[in-house]
Amino acid sequence: MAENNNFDREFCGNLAIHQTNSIQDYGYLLVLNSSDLNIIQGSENIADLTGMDIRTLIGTSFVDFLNEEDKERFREEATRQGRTRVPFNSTISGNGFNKSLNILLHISREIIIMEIEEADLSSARTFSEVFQEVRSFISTLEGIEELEEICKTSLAEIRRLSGFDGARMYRFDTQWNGTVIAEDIEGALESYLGQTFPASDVPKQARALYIRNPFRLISNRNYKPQRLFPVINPATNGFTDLSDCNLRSVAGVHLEYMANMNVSASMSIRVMVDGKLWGLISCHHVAARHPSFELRSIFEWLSMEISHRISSVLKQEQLKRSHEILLLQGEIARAVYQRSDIVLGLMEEGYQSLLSLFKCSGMIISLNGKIHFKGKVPPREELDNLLLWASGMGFSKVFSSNELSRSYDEAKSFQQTASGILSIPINSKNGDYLLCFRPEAVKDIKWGGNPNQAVNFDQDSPQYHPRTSFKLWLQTVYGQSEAWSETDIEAAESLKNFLMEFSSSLVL
Ligand code: BLA
Repeated sequence: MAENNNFDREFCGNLAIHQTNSIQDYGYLLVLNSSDLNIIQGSENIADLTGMDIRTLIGTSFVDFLNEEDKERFREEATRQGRTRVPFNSTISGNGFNKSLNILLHISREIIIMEIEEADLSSARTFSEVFQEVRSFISTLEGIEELEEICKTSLAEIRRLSGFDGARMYRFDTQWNGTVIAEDIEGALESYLGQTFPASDVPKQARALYIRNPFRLISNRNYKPQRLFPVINPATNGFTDLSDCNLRSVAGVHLEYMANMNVSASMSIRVMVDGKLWGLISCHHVAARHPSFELRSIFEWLSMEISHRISSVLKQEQLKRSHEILLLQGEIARAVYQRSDIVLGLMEEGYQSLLSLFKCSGMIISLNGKIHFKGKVPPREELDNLLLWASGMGFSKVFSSNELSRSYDEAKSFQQTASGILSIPINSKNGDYLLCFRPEAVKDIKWGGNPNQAVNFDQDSPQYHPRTSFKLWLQTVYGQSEAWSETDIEAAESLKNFLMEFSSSLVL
């Protein structure tokens, strides 16, 4: 773990990235009143599209720019109930111009935010050609059972379609650090395969936006930000919330980060598992790059398909493990019943099953004031104190830690044998516990740059910057075992219930 992992909470995570009041310059933004569809706010570059300054456009109707046949269609789309995100392709004309546009409407009760881009008519391939290719890719994906292979195949496809110099599969851990688990790059991009990046690199509010939007595109980090006019949205009396806008301008600290990585364009596509952000497919290009509106909708679709495939492979693994657990639990219960005794059942008959169930290497049982132990456990002279600590904590539920010395300081002296502990109460009031141990698993974390310098402060100023180097920074972590999974904890809870019931049935 990085020494200082509060950067996400204290700095980067607090930037109001949804209220930047400006947009990237690859498109235009207008805000309409939902009631009369009049323009109430817009980006300053709208003059490039319409030939009219935003100050002149305020109070006029956007519908007037549309061709006759689109006017009614627009009114219907913009006022249709129950839809919040509506694409609207159209042509607008004015004094001597006629432009094809891709428009995305974000509809809410009071306002409609319009993101407008000029359509890319130069594309060599039609949408339906790309659609057919992607369908064929998806059938290939369906046949792949290995996570690594799914990642590699997906990255190759996204690179082929997007033409970016590189794509990486970035997987979050439980602390929201992320590791590059697959990579497909060429040219000047540095390899980050196997490297871990601290949570603050993609801070919490930026991660949260992927729950609403499947991707984020920054097509040129040297874009000229286009401010919104007026600054305060007259309908909401605040800054316009740009959370859902692709055009939303980018936090300065992230633009610096991109410069430090030597990339001009960045596109990230979410991977969701069980309704949570599992990872990002991060694409980089050394020069500026702007995938078309249509291609981006293909990436939204791919994001869904890749997420489904990864979810189903992970679910498959989980099912396999759950089945294994059920069998082992059955064997353990049978062993205890056969011996009619918890200690004999767990320590002799069911011992191997228990080791396999919790992937542990030793255990102790304290029952009716007597201590029994087997396998690799802390030294005998430590056991009384360890049990006193466990009963002092009064754990009536399963307690688990993969770093026992964090909660119990004395554990440092025996961390090689027992860094991980799973404490299963049999009768907590009596001090009766089953404790299972996992040995220390010394782990090397290959950080992408020193995580303790993820944020660098200017002297005498509140300004801060991201780190400038992403060169491998090795951290060796001692005193931790393999982590206990949710499935381990569930299995432990179920064993606890069985042991409690069994011991009370003996008393009766
Ligand atoms: C955003 N940071 C991001 C994004 C990525 C990363 C993928 C989403 C936007 C995008 O697609 O570019 C980080 N990209 C990575 C990482 C890899 C990669 C880790 O390819 C590894 C291979 N960033 C900092 C610090 C702060 C910070 C110190 O380093 C804050 C103090 C903030 N990162 C930050 C912010 C955003 C961001 C605010 C959101 C930018 C936005 O959407 O406007």
